[in-house]
Amino acid sequence: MDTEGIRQVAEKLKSSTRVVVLTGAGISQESGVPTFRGADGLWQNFRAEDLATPEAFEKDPVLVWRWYDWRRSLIQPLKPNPGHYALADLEKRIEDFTLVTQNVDGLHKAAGSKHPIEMHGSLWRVRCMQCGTDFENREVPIDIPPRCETCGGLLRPAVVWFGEALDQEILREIYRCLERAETMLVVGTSGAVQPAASFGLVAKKAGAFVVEVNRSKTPQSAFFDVSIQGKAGELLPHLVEHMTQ
Ligand code: BV8
Ligand code: ZN
Repeated sequence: MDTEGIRQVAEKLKSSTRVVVLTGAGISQESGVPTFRGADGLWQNFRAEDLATPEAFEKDPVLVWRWYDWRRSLIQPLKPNPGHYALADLEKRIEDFTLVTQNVDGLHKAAGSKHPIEMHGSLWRVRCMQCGTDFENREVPIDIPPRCETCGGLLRPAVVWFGEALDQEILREIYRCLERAETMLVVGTSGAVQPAASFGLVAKKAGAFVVEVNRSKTPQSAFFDVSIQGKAGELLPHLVEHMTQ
């Protein structure tokens, strides 16, 4: 465990009032959620382009829903891990704290994080392709293909697919936080997907101290001020612990 690095980051966090944290699939890995590109990767048997795109859904909504229904049934019984709880705890210690997650599993909310920005949407929300109603749906299994109660239209998972633009309002809010951040943590993400992959660099350019917490080195590790390798579920609780010393 890189205790020196942890201590240095804890000191930085203690003296910061504006902190942004970006998380990716790696923070949910210890809860049993398969990551996207790791050995247990979700995409292992499929290519992202085959399933998580509007074209794939257009072509075969049943196939895409079967994949989402499988992921929802896999994730539903899973619980947050100490990494999620450490970030919910950190939020209480920092005056102006923003958590941005690429994850769609809902585990940050389940761990008590107040307003996680779920930039890629949520597995637990659906949206009607006809009337646009967006609502929570936790049915497992879900009727395939699910229909809108209001207008009978086809429902889709309320997530952001590859090739889809992110919600402009959400993006504006994220960039505003990145520009003002004194310290940023980038946790459990391979930095493969845009625009999330650029957030650490945006914050750094604006003057933030940027820390990467990841199981392994990533192509961006060299850009960050500190890069700590290890499991988020172990490192983050240590980080918060050192803040109280
Ligand atoms: C957009 C929701 C524009 C769906 C997801 C070519 C170059 C650059 C960009 C592009 C390009 N071609 C296309 C693009 C754009 C594309 C993109 O980035 N493609 C990539 C793949 C090349 N991006 C988009 O399409 C985005 N939209 O750009 O719009 C636009 C503008 C106007 C008009 C139209 C369009 C939308 C992207 C959103 C895609 N949706 N999810 C669903 O989940 O079903 S992305 C998906 O990947 C998940 O959200 C996931 O979070 C995300 C990123 O993956 P990671 O979280 O990083 O996970 P990964 O497995 O990769 O890494 C895990 C890491 O954790 C690893 O490093 C591992 O070592 C580490 N780890 C593992 N265990 C642990 C750990 N760390 C700590 N502790 C552990 N225990
Ligand atoms: Zn409808």
